[in-house]
Amino acid sequence: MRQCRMRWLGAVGISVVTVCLTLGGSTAASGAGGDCGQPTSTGNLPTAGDALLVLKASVGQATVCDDSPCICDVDDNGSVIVSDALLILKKAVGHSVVLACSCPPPCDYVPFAATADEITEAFEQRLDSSGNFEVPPACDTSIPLCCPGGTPLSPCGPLHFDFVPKEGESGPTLTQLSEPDQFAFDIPVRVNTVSDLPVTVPLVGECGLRIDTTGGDSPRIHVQGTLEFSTDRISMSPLGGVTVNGLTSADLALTGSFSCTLANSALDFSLTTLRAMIEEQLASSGQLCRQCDTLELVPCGS
Ligand SMILES: [Ca+2]
Repeated sequence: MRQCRMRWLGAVGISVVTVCLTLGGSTAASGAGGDCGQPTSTGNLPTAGDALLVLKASVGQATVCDDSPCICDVDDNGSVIVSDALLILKKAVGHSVVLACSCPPPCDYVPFAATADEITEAFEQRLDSSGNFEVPPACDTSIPLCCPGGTPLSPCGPLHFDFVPKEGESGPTLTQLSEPDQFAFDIPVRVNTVSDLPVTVPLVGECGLRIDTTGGDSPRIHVQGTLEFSTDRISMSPLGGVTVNGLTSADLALTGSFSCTLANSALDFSLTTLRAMIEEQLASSGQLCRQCDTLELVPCGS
């Protein structure tokens, strides 16, 4: 290596660099690097292997510099040329040179476009991959739900949500409010029980509760509320103030014995319970951001 350094210091030119690199051997790590002047290595300093790679890039060979030219352009003059390789080699052998890449900061999050579909996406994230959520047992209420015989039932249901409009139906809407970053959303959704929810009706006994929003006047209920995007659109505020509108007793049915089908008072109670449950399930508490690499919605800062 000493011989290499002496020869390199004594001359400038691609042939000398090549000789040095050959003598010094490549110490490039197999994995991708990423720091300035380190397209292949990951240590504190560039290696001769980094210089060799940049040299190859400078003469037109395909290298990782094609994907990340900024880490190979170590004098920030806009092109990857032989002098970049020389600078990297100089740094690699211990000379006091400054490598000055001008790489954009790593991307953490992609801005939102502020569309209604993004709100729908946030709601879908509150459900499982099939668009369902298990109904939590409520045993301590006057009409217990998912608690047959006093025993909590889990899983229960589930409730299925279908956000996709059918032909001729309106889609979700997002309307800008008086403040430029504030919006009101209206997300129509079909909801149904995949299997009946056990409901314990006083004086009647164990019944089933079936939900199908296509049964009422309107086939869909509306999930509504307001939200705010950050001015740079990087974060979406928590979907906290969610209200469910349009869920009526016509969307519910009690199943089981003949007595069950007559227990209308239980329907009204269930309606209130279900509305609150859906609102709670769809609401989110933290700010949401969209990850650069996966494009998924995640809590900001994660
Ligand atoms: Ca350069």
